[in-house]
Amino acid sequence: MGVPENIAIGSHIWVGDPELVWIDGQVLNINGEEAEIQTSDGKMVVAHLSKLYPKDTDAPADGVDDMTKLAYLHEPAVLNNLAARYKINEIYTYTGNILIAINPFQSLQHLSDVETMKRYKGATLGDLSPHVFAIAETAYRAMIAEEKSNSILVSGESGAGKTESTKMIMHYLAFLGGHTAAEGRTVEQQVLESNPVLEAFGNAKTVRNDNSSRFGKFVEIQFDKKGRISGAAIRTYLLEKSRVCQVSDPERNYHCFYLLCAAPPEERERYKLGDPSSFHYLNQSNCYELSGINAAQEYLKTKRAMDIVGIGEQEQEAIFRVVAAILHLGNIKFAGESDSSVLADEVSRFHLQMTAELFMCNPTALEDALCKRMMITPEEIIRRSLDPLGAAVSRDGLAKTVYSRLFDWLVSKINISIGQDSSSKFLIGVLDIYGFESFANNSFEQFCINYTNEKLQQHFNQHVFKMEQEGYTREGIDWSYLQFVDNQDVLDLIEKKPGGIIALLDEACMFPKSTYETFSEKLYQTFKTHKRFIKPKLARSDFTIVHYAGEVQYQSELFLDKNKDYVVTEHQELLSASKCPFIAGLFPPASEETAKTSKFSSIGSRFKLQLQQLMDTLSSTEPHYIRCVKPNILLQPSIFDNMNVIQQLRSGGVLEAVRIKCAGFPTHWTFHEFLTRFDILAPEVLGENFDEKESCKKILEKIGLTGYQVGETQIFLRGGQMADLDAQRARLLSNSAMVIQKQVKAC
Ligand code: AOV
Ligand code: MG
Repeated sequence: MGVPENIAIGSHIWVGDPELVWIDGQVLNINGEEAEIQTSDGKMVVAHLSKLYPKDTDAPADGVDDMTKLAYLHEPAVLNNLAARYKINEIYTYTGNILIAINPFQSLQHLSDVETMKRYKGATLGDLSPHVFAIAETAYRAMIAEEKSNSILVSGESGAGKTESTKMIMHYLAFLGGHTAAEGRTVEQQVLESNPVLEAFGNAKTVRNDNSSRFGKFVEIQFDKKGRISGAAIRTYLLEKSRVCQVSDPERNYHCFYLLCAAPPEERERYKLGDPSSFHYLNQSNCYELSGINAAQEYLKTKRAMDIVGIGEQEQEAIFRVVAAILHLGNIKFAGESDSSVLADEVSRFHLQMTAELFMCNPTALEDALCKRMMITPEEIIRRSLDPLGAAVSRDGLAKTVYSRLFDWLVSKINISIGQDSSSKFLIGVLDIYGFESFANNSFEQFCINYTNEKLQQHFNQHVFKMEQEGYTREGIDWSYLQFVDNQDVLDLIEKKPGGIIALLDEACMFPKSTYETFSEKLYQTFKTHKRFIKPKLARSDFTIVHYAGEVQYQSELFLDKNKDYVVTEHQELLSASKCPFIAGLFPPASEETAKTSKFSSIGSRFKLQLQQLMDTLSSTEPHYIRCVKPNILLQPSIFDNMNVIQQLRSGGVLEAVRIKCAGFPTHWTFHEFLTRFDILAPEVLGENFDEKESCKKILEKIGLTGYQVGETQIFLRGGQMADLDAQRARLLSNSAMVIQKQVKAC
């Protein structure tokens, strides 16, 4: 994107900075390929010409509401524009049709109230300042006008504001498609109230977000012919199960556990619940409270939301009984020898009793299910004792299974109670999915999350590319040389069948002798020359994938375990025999067919299938993109940390969209805008009184640029041409300034 030829002494430029990423400055001197620059914070730096980017000195101080209006569409300009807008609480900015939303970390009431919704109703995109409502409005109008389903895809890293944006979209759609006259629970109320229910059970505090969604979600809102909401379907993806029994400081377990511990006294007494700190599944971390949140009130709010989405009183009682049972289950400790395990103490006995009581199952059967395993050999069935560690693993496995089944039950109950409108031909899908993750340790969860992001990125690239093409076609200009860069090679690496990573993982899971080491070895051999796969130096089992958003090094240790989805037979039998119909219903007897055929069920393969279905759904819709950005890791208002933001723009595909634009014609100017800025290059042209389009052509001819295109209403410039024009303009301006100076002196 750099255009060194245009940079001369006196040019205003952007240059890399170790802290600010980009800083503006002026070129003082050029020696060969090196420029000497004075930066705006008073430093002198030397940089290679190819590393400099021209700065638009005419850019408005408060930024522009659409990046495509920037004279230079490059990384420093994009970053500077977002920073300038964030400073004045303008958190939304377009890049063409894509909305960038920067988390304000403060309540900006005027941005989300009903008055604002009213203003956006009926407005065309671009008429009002950028907003999530404008995107929802566009999707809704397009759905009605074109009788086509639309989707809104919200992405961004943890804490960037995806869930909050999604909720605003749902509020807006409920506002547009609501049943004002209807009484009682309306479909849209149920859709909205599904959020607090799912958040109570699927969200938790993490280091990145106090209310982090630990599952992906696609909400399909169905509309009738009159454009009113007539049904909805919620699909969820991959709830993080490990959190139920493993929490690290200062994170928390799922909200519902703390809410229940703050329930009214009679309920707490019924479930024998005390302070959260008395439960092993909660006290592995020292964080029990969330700032600004009253757990007792949240508990009541959650129950009210459950009422609205149609979860009855008895079901609520059973749900919270299961939650309480899991807490007691976690407090059961085991002791004993390597070949046997027993309950560690009387306290454990109490918790075992409580767990059995709440699960409504037999306590001895529970103890056996935790401490023993059946081994079926051709000759006989042996009951083998687990060692204390094995029993603890079995306990945690039970907790995770019960919790994830409970979560799935909630989702399916909400879906049944909201109801599907099978006659609906129009829908708007809203996707709130986890963003790209790269930590010090990356396991199977990160692998699946990043795989999801690769899939969405491909969809995004294709979409942006298509939009660009359509824009050019509308203007009647040639786009044949636009190049499309795909990430299909990473997707093949992950999902190709046979031979991709998921397929190899499944194979490893089916061979009893496989270990994570043999699995990794197989990866190293298979992908030795794959350019998206790296065996890190010194690594014995780690592997690195070169994702579109950067390299991620994965630790394969737990990949095999985490990919196996099975419920221990003993646990299945124990709970399907529960006297509580709700709990027994969570564990329906396995159908004979599945019991016979499936050796193991692969989470990776199932997830791949789910993703494929999601992509199929998305491809049948007209997509709209919202890219959320987290401006700082302190979760504080008014701090715009360039380094943080740029890394998200790079990995979130915003700069990818910019790159695609730059590959074509990054700068689009209306004839009028163009003349206002560049008439100085050929003042005689205007004197000839041509129309605007002709004048623009004359100017461009005179300058001798090639490769640009003149559309129906706009001039399309190739990358760097803007800088050429500006450089000429700057020369003329400084010459005329010198002439004026000389004249002044002469006087
Ligand atoms: P996420 O969904 O993107 O993270 P959230 O939507 O939960 O992020 O936002 C995180 C927090 O930022 C919220 O709890 C709010 O405090 C604040 N916030 C976000 N958007 C707004 C807004 N528009 N106005 C005011 N505050 C906002 V994760 O679920 O962790 O990926 O997995
Ligand atoms: Mg979220």
